[in-house]
Amino acid sequence: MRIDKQQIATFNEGLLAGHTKRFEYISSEIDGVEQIISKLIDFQIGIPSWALGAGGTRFGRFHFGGAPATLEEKIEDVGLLHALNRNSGSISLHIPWDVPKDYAAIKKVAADSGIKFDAMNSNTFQDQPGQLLSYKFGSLQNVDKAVRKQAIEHNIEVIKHGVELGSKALTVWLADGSCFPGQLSFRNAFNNTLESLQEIYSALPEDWKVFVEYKAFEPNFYSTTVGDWGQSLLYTSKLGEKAYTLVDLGHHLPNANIEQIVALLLNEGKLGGFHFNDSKYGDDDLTAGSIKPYQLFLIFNELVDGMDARGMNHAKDLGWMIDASHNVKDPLEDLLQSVDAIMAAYAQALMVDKKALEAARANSDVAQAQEILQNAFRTDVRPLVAEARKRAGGALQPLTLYRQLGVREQLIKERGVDSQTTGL
Ligand code: AOS
Ligand code: ZN
Ligand code: ZN
Ligand code: ZN
Repeated sequence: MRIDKQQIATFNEGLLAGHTKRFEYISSEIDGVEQIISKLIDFQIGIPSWALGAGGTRFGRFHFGGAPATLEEKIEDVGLLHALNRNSGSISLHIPWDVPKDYAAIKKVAADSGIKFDAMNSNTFQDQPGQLLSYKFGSLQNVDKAVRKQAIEHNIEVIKHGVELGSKALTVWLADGSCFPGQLSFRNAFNNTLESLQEIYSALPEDWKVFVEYKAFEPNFYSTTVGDWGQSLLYTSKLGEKAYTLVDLGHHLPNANIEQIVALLLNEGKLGGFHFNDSKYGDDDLTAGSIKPYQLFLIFNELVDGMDARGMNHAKDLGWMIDASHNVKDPLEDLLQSVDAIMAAYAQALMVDKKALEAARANSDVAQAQEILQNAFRTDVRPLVAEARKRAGGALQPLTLYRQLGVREQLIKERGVDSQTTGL
């Protein structure tokens, strides 16, 4: 299925009068609207290939029908999202779930929808059919050198697939750790992992980055070998300048101050990328902005501030990706909602009155500093985000149009009600 420009234009036409009124109002209220809009248009968020089908939990999975069964279909789904919002211009692949069989054909499908290849993900947290050695007790940390070697080789193979597709980064998330005290030596696990990562690092092409993703717990529940940002930063600092820490919002212990973590990683020049999602309890992988929208805004406030301080390009210098899972929502609807929430938080961060904030800080005027941030957060920026989408050729209301066009119904017709996706 395809969404063409005319369908979007016709849809926008019907909403134009109301939109224009709201957009004119916000334009009169805030400074630098044009600048904000051009930044919003440039901003692209990578869609995870594994979030296009129904997620589920260990208790069950409920299907939506029309799930993408092949890599081509996954890219087509991201193309649909991108056609609607013009901010979902890339896909993040997971190997071996997404092994490309014919690079040229895959690249053509992607180019046809304007989709690029974001960071490649390796998978050493599961055993695949026919795999020689098991990752039950870890991969890059494993006490058995042969297991480590197998995991290193897998990562190198993932880089090779990425090179063929034009990706520029590898994300390594490790389930490595231990479930019970005494099971492993923390120091040996760390040193083995570092040594393994060094071998992977030395296989990185010149213009590539490696992102080391940390996670507090799950599937191991006593220790995780890349368990927090400090541990990730240790690895990435030791590895070298192509290594960066990746922040997944759901991978912190409750109440962690993620915005402060982000600020310090940026300050060290070691923040590489993001996995956006939201969480109430743990690695819930819920829709971005659905539980703690103020936190999302505060994170973006630090991102904008820190990137500007270092002269970084917002759209290009970090890897912006979603990492989500949906148990009860249509995955494509959920992803539209996530992108929308991310764009709103970014827009709000762009409109923070920096000068006034600095002045308030210089005077230790706590109430005023808080007012400035809350003023941005409480502004309804939806007309700004909608205007940016419209100018980029997207829909004023992507989710409404998605439903009006009957996208899911159409996908079910094309792919069947029982189509299964590869992945989690
Ligand atoms: C796992 O919790 C991580 O968030 C990883 O990014 C992982 O590769 C992804 O969620 C797919 O399982
Ligand atoms: Zn993640
Ligand atoms: Zn996760
Ligand atoms: Zn997550």
